[in-house]
Amino acid sequence: MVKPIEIVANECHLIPEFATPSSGYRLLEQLTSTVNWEQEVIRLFDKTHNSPRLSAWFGEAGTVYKYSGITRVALEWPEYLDEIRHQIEAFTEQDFNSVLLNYYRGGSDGMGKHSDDEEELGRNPVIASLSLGATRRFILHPKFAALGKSISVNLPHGSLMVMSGNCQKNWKHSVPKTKTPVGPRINLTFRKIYSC
Ligand SMILES: O=C(O)CCC(=O)C(=O)O
Ligand SMILES: [Mn+2]
Repeated sequence: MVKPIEIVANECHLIPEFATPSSGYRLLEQLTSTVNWEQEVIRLFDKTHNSPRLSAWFGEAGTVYKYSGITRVALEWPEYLDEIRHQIEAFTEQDFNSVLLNYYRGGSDGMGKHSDDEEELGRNPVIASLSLGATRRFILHPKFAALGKSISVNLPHGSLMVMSGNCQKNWKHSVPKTKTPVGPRINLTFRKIYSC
């Protein structure tokens, strides 16, 4: 495993080859073919639109997560995610009780600027985000001028991005859409949800 690359000190690190290419492709194939992918309908300023990606949410029984006006009850963790979950828990020294999966079918799928700062994630959450498939750009957008400029980083197959500390307080993040042809990508964001 490659050493973490510091993207923002104490807040954001990238481990480029966290999962081996073959185990990553195996997971990608299992997730693509077995998950019941959903396209969320998002309500913004009294208008509804389809989310530009597919998603799914797995967690321990009874885990409920509210975001973007949606309440989601977790589906049961599939066993084939246990190994990677335990590797990520051992590496981050955190336990996670849920994982949000995002499926970007191509360049016209993306994720807008946001922070993962919902109450049920607690203060200074650790979020560990595994990338599988096509490399996509991930941008950190500073919330305060003193933090400087946006930071752009590529997230290759098998890489793990760990956001922690004040990352959600100081930065928003996004995965911009792109006109460059790109293949599918699945991203798994491991989170700990506290019941509120
Ligand atoms: O796809 C990614 O790398 C980011 C996903 C993300 O920010 C999220 O699920 O909240
Ligand atoms: Mn996020």
